[in-house]
Amino acid sequence: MRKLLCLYIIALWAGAQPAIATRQVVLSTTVPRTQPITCPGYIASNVSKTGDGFVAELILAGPPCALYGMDIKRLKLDVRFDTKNRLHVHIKDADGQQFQIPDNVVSLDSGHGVRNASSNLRFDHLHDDLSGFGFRVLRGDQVIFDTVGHPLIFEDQYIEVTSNLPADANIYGMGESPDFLRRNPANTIKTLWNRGSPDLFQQNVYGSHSIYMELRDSQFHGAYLHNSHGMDIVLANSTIQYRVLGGTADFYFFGGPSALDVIDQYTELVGRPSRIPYWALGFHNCRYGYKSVYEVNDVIANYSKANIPLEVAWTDIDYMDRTRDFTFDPVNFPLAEMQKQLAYLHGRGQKMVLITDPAILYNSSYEVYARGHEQDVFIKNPDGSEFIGQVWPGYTVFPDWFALNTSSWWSGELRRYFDQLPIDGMWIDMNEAASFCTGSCGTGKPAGSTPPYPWTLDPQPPHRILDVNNTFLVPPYAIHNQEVELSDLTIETTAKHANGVSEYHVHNLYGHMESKATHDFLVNYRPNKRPFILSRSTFAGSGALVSHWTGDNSATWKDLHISIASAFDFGIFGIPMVGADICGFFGNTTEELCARWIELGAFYPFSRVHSALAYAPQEIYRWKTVAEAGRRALSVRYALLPYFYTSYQRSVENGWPVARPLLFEFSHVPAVVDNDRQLLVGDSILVSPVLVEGATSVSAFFPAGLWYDWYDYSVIKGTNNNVSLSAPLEHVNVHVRGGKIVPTQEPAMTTTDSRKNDFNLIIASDEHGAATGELYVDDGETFDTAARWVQFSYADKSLSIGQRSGQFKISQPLSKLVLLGVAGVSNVVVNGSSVHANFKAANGSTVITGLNIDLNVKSVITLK
Ligand code: MIG
Repeated sequence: MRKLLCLYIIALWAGAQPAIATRQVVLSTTVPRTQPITCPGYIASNVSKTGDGFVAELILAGPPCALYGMDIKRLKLDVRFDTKNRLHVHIKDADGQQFQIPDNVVSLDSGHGVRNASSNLRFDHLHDDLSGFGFRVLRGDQVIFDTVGHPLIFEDQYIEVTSNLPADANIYGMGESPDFLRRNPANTIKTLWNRGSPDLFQQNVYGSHSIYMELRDSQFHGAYLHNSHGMDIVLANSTIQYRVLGGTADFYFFGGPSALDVIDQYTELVGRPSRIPYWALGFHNCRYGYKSVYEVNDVIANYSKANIPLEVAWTDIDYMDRTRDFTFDPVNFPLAEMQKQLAYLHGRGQKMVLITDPAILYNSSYEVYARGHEQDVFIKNPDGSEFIGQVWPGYTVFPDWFALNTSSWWSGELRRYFDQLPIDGMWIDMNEAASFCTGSCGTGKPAGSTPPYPWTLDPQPPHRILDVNNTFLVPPYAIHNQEVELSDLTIETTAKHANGVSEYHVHNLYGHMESKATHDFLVNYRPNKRPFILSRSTFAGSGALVSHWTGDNSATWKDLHISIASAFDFGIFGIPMVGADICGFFGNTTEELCARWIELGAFYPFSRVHSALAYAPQEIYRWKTVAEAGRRALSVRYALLPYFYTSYQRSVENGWPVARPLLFEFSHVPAVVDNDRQLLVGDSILVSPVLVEGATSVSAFFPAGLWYDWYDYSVIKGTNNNVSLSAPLEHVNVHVRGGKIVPTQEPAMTTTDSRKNDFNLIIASDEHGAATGELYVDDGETFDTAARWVQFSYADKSLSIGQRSGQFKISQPLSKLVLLGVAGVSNVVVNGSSVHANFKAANGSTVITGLNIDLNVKSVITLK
């Protein structure tokens, strides 16, 4: 096949007239095509250099193939070397008619533009007689993206770009979709169409993230397609193929070469993760189905009775008056009692978060609706009337985030609500946006009519009669959305936004735009306080606004396992503050599953137990073993809070995820390419949870090096092998990586109290008796806080404390050193003077207590 390709470097074919042939290709992907491709591809011409790239024209090379729309005859190719490691390749229609994501919806970094020669990436245009224009992106001599041999198809409702992959490629990312970490390169379809559905394996769910990373020869690179349309990304036949329902082919390539580099480069483009309040790292309890504020009061009390640290008490839609936003059930959740609960929590250093849905009850006596209607903020039917779906409160309208007044109206409603009950954070759900009926099902219902409460779904015909000629309702190419139609259980794709754009183009942006409006409100309402927002639906760049939980999972062992990969996925997506519903959302959990789940969930960046209405309650104090497992695992988490916070700050500054697969740190170890059964917190803490029912041991992989048991300091000499670890029900295996220094504090019942305790350092020496680490500290809540980065390095029995930057005053001393793998220490000299300390030998390690070292200055601590 390759031999048939006749390639010309673009410089050579400026004047050349290569013969153009169309070709017939039957792609034997996993998806049968209705017809073979007979598309002609494009010819590039009029190439001109710019300061940091070049532009060219692409002209359709033959008769249109009209595969799934109308071929666009004239395209523009725009290539720019944005930064040393980021290349932007944008192929768009010359007339600029295709929809593109507005800059103020997802604001991308524009880079600074570098000269071709100083980029680590290269771009080649090539041409082959059969398929026309193709391009290659190279890093050094390695081709990392390669469309040559695959005709570019660019139609109004269908764009197809195909790139060659090595056989059995290692591909990560693309979602949101519950799946194993390593995507099956022979048979994967990731569909990007936000969908408010349960977490079904490999299906499309709440968010859209097209970024993928590939590992090849121990190095990573990445690609991101900036496009809000529905799409399939297909891995099959040693190719990755994008099939997109519109817009433009707006690609960004990232040179890596480490996994963390790719995520750094990606989040530099779409936005760094937002800063979060320190308390968000505490443990959260939630349940759908609390009957009253009094029941929640009991839950709060039960946690403290059980000695389990509860940081945040959450209440679901149960608190609302007939599930209407911004109201309180006068009988079961009266505002006055909610206020008391909030005051009680705040008095104890705890927090409250409540849920809000975007769907607004369609009823003019509901003031939230009336004000919004007055200000014209809701999405419209094509005839200009309000689009009316159906969600919890009954027939509902949906805020149109593109309308002029929507954010001020939303802010106004939130302000009224917060003025009554100043909760600590917001949970925004159902923002795909989810609707329970198909289409504008409330249109034509008598004004103000509401289905009876609690209502049952209007019986829906399984397939309504569609206007098949409407290509927004039924686009010629059907992406693999797991609903029957694009518009099922969401706002109809024909609905109109105030800027004239149909929902078809912007569906995937709904949750992101709600996130932005909500974030804007909170930053305004509480200037200088970092907002905490948990959003179900997300898009590229949402990490700058919100945190995420992985939605409606089930209380199964498989979901326990998959939750790890989902957390890793969101690390790639630039939303590092992520976690799954601990113990499972749907289904009755079991004592054993729940115990294992809290043991893992205590190490999710976002750690919250949550369960669904009508299933057995699962607050973790309910069973003896679960409570004990929770106490133990959470005490490790709380001890590690300074470390979690430091890791999170790395996300904020560099995009580096908190929850990492071994692969991100050990990319040269082939055995870890698909390891999604263990989890690294940052780069130093390895968690090896039990994911199998009935197991009392776990087979855990240990990369070469030293790994110290968290609890008893015993050491494992990793040799890139599996080690069987004992794992009785209430125990989770945690290891500290040799060569790392981990800051901790004694755990308390709240993050606030934990923060008051002295600092400790776990110094895990490597084979050479050396280790390094860092600590980031600030006030944990404001934007303009002073900060401090402290650096630690240990070698030859000497610990240096260095000050990298910042003026924040750390008021707690460093009082304890845990020297892993170092025995026989009995003397401490701090900056030249011998100091009094206590020494305890343990399993080849030494614990030194009673120190009083100032972390705000440089020091050298010598151990003898
Ligand atoms: O249709 O508010 O994912 O966490 O408990 C379900 C009720 C609506 C879905 C969320 C879930 C929440 C539930 N919500």
